[in-house]
Amino acid sequence: MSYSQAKEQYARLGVDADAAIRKLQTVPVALHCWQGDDVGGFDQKDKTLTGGIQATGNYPGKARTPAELMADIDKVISLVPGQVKLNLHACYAIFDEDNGGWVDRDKLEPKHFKKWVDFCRARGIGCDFNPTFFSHPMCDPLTLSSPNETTRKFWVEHGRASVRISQYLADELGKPCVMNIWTGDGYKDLPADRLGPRLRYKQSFDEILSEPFDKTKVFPCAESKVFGIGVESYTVGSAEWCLKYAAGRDDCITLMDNGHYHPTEVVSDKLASILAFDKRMALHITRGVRWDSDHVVLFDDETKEICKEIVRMNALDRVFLALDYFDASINRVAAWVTGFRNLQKALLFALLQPCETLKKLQDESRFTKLMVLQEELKTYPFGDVWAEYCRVCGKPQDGAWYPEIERYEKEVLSLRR
Ligand code: RNT
Ligand code: ZN
Repeated sequence: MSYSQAKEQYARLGVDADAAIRKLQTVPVALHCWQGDDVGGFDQKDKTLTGGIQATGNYPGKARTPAELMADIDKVISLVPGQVKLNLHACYAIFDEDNGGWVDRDKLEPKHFKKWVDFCRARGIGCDFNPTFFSHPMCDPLTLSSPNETTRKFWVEHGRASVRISQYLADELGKPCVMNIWTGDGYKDLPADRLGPRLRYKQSFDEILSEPFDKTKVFPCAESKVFGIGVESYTVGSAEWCLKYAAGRDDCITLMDNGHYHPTEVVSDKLASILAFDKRMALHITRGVRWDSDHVVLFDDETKEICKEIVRMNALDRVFLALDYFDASINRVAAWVTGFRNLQKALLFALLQPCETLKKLQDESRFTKLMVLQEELKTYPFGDVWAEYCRVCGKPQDGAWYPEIERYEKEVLSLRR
């Protein structure tokens, strides 16, 4: 079927496919730099991941330097439709002779991210930021909730430095910067005091956010989690902690990562509860397989449901979208491209739903017809609209981008030894 026929079929349901395509082109999605090197970063010699997260696999070709990571990100950008922005972690600071060389995380400055700013500016894209509270000798193993004041202060200073860097990214690039705070703080076994760490966590967040920033440009977030590997019994930044913290301030928003809940809970069902109260929220889109395993995002039911919820609430400009996964067992560039394209597919699929009709059926309690129509929509000619979207964006079609990955692997990635 051609695009014009597909368009007609959607139009019969009152859905404007051209408008869906135009809309999606305006929606920024943050591309996580950390898929390129298994969350290694450039600021520590020992790249062992801590904080309860794990990248498994040792597929050859991971980026070892800023130049390699940038080249890989460029390859991704060339193969995905839609509006990309970059998502950096503080551990991706670039130290060189021009900026005085290595400093520890509490002393990071905007200048350590100038090369990233140049990279983003040259590509006309924005940049989000994350302080890095893991994979560092000052994790005792707690960071912002540590009872050791030296440790806690070190990490607060890292957070404050990150606010300044986020402001710099927003100012330089003229686009909002979402600054996400996640820590792996918690305990493997039953704690004797659950309140102390959570009170110190609160104090630390307050101290970080007392650093001045422009609330219309920098959007700090609190990302919650249920548990991590080695941190099974107690997580300081629990769902309730993060919701309550964000609720208590006008300058901190809730970030939900769909790998961070019990397996039968779904983030798609949580979004409306947040947006019923808050102007904005943020998402980390990932795929947990049995745990928060951070597999590549697929065009699967939950990803579609999350996107449908956002579209139905007309909230594409209220929800900051970011990818967050790291698979080291397959070609990393392909992993990036697959996840990004799948999120684009899910968003486009959502934009092609006859939302008003479906809502009306629900409100009129016509549940049989609601189910039948929702099922039939699954086999509508979505692929033709997707193909048109790729064409309009000037990006390769399904079937056309993977050969380019194979070429890149042969000519570039396989030479990294
Ligand atoms: C970990 C969190 C966190 C990290 C990144 C690297 O479970 O999801 O967002 O994945 O900050
Ligand atoms: Zn996350």
